[in-house]
Amino acid sequence: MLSYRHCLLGSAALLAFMGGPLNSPVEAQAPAAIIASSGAPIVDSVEPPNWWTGHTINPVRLLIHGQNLFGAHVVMSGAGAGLTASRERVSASGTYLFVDISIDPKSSPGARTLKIVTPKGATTAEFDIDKSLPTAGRYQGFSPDDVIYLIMPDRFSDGDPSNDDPAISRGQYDRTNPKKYHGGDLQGIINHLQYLKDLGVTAIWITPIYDNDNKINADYHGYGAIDFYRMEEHFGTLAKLRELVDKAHSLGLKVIQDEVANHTGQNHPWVHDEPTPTWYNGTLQNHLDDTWQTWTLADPHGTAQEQASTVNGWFVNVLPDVNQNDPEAAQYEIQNTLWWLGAAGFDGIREDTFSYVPRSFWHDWNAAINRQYPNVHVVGEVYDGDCGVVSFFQGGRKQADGIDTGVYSLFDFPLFYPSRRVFAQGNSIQDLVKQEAHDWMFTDAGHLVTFLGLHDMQRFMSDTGATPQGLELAQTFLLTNRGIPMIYYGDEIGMLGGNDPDNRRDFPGGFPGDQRDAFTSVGRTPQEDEIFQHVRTLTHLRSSIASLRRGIQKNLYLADQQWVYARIYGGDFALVALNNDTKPATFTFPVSPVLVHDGTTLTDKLGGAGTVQVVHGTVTLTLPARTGAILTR
Ligand SMILES: [Ca+2]
Ligand SMILES: [Ca+2]
Ligand SMILES: [Ca+2]
Repeated sequence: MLSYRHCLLGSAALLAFMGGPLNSPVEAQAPAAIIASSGAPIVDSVEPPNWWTGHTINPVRLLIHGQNLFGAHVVMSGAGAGLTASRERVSASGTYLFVDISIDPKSSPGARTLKIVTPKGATTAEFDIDKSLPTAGRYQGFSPDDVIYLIMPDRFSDGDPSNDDPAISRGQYDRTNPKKYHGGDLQGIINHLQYLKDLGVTAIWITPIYDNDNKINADYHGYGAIDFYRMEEHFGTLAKLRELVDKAHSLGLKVIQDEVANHTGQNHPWVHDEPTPTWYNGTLQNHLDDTWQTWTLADPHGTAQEQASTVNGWFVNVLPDVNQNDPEAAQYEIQNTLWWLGAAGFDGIREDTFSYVPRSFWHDWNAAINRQYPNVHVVGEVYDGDCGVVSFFQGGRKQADGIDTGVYSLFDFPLFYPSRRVFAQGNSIQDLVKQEAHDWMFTDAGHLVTFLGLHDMQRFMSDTGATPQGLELAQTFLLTNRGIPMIYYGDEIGMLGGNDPDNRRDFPGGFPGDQRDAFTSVGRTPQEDEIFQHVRTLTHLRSSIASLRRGIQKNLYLADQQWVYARIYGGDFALVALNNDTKPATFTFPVSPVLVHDGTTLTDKLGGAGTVQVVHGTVTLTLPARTGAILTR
C-alpha cells in the first residue's frame, strides 16, 4: 500500500491539514452538537447494519453513532424479535454507544427496531436479521490451482458513466489527472468477466471498495476508508458488488476482497471523535510516524520500543493507525471482515499493510474468519524483499513471540525482486534459484502469491532492460513455478508505466471514447496480442497439466542463464526449461529424478523446442534466445 507515499507526501493541502484541520465535517458540526447536548438522543448510523442467525459471532457488538447517547439502553422490537441487548457503554462525548446483541438461532430474518432510550428521551433505528448466503460456490479460498488477476476498479473499465462524478464527491473525476478518479467501476469489471475467463485467470483481486474521502482527497485507489460499512460511490452499490461476485462465480472465477485494518483515511470521522480513548495509536496532533522497519518485528532480540513506530506509527505519518490492542477496535475490525464476507460472498481476502498490525490480532482475526468460513484464505502484504522477514509472518507455526498468525499466504516479494533483475535487467538466472533455495524458511512456499509486478511499483515493461521477449519468458517462469501466480491488469498486454501513479494507467478500451479496445484481438497491437496469446497459452497449460500447479519442484539443470526444473505430481511431470541468454543455447541434462525411460519422446507445449528423446537418461535441448519450453510426455 504505497499509494500514499507518492500521492500524499508533499501535498501542500495535506501539510496544511496536518498543521491544523481544514473544513472537517466533524469540526463544522461541533457547535450544533454542543447546543443539542442536553436534548433527546439522535442516531445516525448502526454498524454493522445487519447480522445473521446462526453466526459464529453471537452476540454481535453494535457501534451506534449519534448524539446525546449518555445513559442509553437499548430495547429490541419488531417482527419475531428474538434479539436481546446487553452491556451498553457510551463514549465520553455521548456520540458512540456500544451494545451487544444476542440473536436467538431460531429468530426469523427481517427488520428489527432498536429503541434507544436515555433519561432525556428515546429514538429508534433499524437493524436487520438476514438469511446467510448459501455457501455452495462461495467462500472457496484460493490455492496454487488458481491464477489471480489484480484489478484497480477505477483504472480497468468504466461500465457506468452515471457514477463518474457523484454529487456527494463532485470534482474528483478527471481522466487527464493520474491522481483523480477515472470513472472505472464494478460494472466495468462485470462487462469484462468473459475476457478474464478467456485469458484463463481463475480469481480476481479488486483493490478496496470501501467508501473513501468525498471532498479533500481523490483516493481512487481505495486505501483511505472513511466508512468501513459503505461502498465507494464511484464504484457502485452493494447490490452491484453482489452482482459482480455472483456473475464471477457463475463463470468459475473467484473474487478476493482487498481489506485494510491497519489504518483509516485521514478524514474518517473517528479522527475527531474516537469511539474509545485508545481507538487509534496516538492522535492527529501527537502520533508516531511509521518508519517501516519491518525487520524489527521478526528480530528475536527486538523490544516493543524498537518495534513501536512500525506497529503503531501512522502510515506516511498521515493515515490514522488503528489500535488493535484496544479490544473494542479489534472486535469492530473482526466483525467488519465477517460482515463483508457475509454480505458479498467473497472467496478470499488480500490484507493491506499486514506487517504493521500486532500479530496477536492477526491470530484472532484469522481464527474468527475460519470459524465461520473454513475455506476462505488470506494473503497478507509484507512488503519486504527479505524472506527471513516475510516467512516470519506465514501461519502454521508459532514464532519466537509465541504467535501463529494463521495466515495462509503472503506476497512473494523476495522472489519478485530477482525476477525483475533476471528477466528485465538480464542478470544471471541463478538469482532466482538461489532465492528459492530459501523456501525452507516458509511453512509452505507453495502458498505464496508470486508476481512480476503490482500497483505499487513500476511495470515490468518500464523496468531497465525490459523487452517483450523478456516479459514472455518471465511469464513462462511465473506460470510454471511454485506458488500462486498473480497477474497485474495490463501486464498481459505488456502495458507501460513508471512508479505510482503512472503504473495505474487506464486499460485501453475500458473507457468511453477510447480509440481502440485492447480487450479484443483486433484492438490490440501485434506485440500486445503476442504477449496476450502467450499468457493465455500458459494459463491454459497450467489448468490442464496438474503437475504445473501442484507438483513438487526439482532442479535438473542450472547454468548462468539456463535453468531446467521438473514439476512432479501423482506419477506425472512437466519439465520447464528457461534460456535467459540473449543467444540460443544447447545443453544436456539428466532426467533421472522423473524416472522416464530411454526412448521416451518429450514434446514442448510452447512449440519452440519441438520434440526431444531421452537418451542415456538425459535430454539435449536447444532453446532460442530468451525463450522457454514446457516438456511433457
Ligand atoms: Ca463509472
Ligand atoms: Ca466516497
Ligand atoms: Ca499499525
